[in-house]
Amino acid sequence: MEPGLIQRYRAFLPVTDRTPVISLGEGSTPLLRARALEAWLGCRAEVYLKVEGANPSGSFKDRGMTVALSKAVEDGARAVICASTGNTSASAAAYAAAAGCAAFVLVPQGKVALGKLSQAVAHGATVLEVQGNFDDALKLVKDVAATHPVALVNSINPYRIEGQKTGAFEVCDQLGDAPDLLSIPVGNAGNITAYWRGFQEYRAAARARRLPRLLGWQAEGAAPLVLGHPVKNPRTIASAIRIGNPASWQSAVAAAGESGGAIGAVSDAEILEAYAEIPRREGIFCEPASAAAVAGLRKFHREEGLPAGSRVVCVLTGHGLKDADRALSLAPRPAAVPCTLEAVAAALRLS
Ligand code: AN7
Repeated sequence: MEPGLIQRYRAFLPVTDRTPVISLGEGSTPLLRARALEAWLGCRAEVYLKVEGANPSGSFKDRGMTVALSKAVEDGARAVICASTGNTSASAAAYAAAAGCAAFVLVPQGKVALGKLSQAVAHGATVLEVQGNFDDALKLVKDVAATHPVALVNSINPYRIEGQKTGAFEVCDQLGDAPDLLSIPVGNAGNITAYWRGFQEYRAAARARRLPRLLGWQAEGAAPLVLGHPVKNPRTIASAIRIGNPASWQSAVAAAGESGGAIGAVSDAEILEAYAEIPRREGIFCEPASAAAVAGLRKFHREEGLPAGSRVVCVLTGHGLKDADRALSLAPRPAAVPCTLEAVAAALRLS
């Protein structure tokens, strides 16, 4: 069995011999060279995809959740709670099930991709649909955790960021050094914060020689970090990053700035274009929020130009099956055919 993240990166994580390890075999996700996307982008950089949809619950959240649940159990928690646009709840529900803890999940009503909701339900979480957005739900779970014996496992829980920084470790291990550039979607802003910490710690430990520039991407209708103020009614088809007041605001802005990068915005149209190209060209299916990393890189290359030979990593944060409805709604319905060879051959234009 592949060891989980706590086993692989124990020296970098806040665990001791007394910490029970709650793992589902997360991490060790593929880093793939994306030559067909390089052609689409029209660049002469090397572009790589970090396929975080390959984690046990289908998103990068598992990296943080293995540490968060392990520490929660160590501290005696019997129940965990989170607000979520979907993936955090799927991951929390899975790791809580593995830990034998109860999971309480608050999601914005009607705004969570079905696959994610199905995971939370299947793992036995108690799910509440809040009549508000993610930011409202986050405020509520903070209040619950402050007044009741329930451990909060959103990324304001520092163990989440600690676990998620292992994404940066893996990228360095897989490339032999940090890349020149890392492109990543930004919602609640925990992941970009975690990657920056990971790259810094790896360089300090002489496991990497340099630091990448970080490019974070929000959706135009949900871009508080670009606008410089919270967005009251965030809108985007990328429901995972439909967040108007990110918890890790300061640390995300600092990460982008210190790295010499930036946080920018891409339109839903740009996101959907990348969302269509990635699976067709590379055989990797990610969700719309993840496609923002590639859409953003395309915009960056158009405006500033990626240097030839530079190495760029796009973090594809979640699996495309999370939001299967979205893919189906963008494609024509499959044609129905009678059960005959002639009909099938004709429909496939083979005859
Ligand atoms: C696929 O699940 O916030 O900037 O509640 O699901 O670290 O928040 C999800 C976020 C990117 C943004 N890609 O990461 C949640 C939640 C996908 C995501 C993000 C999310 P952060």
